[in-house]
Amino acid sequence: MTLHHDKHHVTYVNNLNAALKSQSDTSSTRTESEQRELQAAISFNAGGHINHSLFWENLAPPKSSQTRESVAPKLKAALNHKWGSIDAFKEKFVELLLGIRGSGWGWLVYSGDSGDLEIITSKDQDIVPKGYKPLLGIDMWEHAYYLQYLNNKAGYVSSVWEIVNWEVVEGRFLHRLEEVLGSLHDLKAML
Ligand code: MN3
Repeated sequence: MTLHHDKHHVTYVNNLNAALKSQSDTSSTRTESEQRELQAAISFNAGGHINHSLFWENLAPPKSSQTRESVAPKLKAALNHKWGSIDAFKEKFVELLLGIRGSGWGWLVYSGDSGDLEIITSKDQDIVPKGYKPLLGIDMWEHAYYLQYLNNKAGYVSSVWEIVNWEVVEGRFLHRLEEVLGSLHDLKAML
């Protein structure tokens, strides 16, 4: 996770800054395809930064008090209501995580449309679509697990529960992230 944070996440931030700098450089002229490429780089790296920021925040050191599901009573009740039990929710979540082809993310989200919890995945560094509030995000890029788990994707996914910060996830569920996310989408639209 240290390498993931210090090398991989940093790369998104550096690449985003470089792309934004290049975009703001009005002295250079770009062809249409160069402009499209620059826009794609901005979107990809901004997504990478947003997704990883959400990810680090919803993790905590193993065995710390935040990793106890009991610190998320409201969310726990909602998960039980939706999936029958926390274990059944985890099973479904893991199934979707392991079904991701290539690189992407798994998310427990609150859908504004259905007014219900849902599990969704996003490709590459796409952020969750508008109308969805991410509660818990798990990085399913190979760089998230290859050092510790090699090709054992399932091992990574089953261990990740030991470091989920349920306190943060509960906080997001209780709407604290709503404004932040609204502004993230606005921000990304402006880039
Ligand atoms: Mn990553």
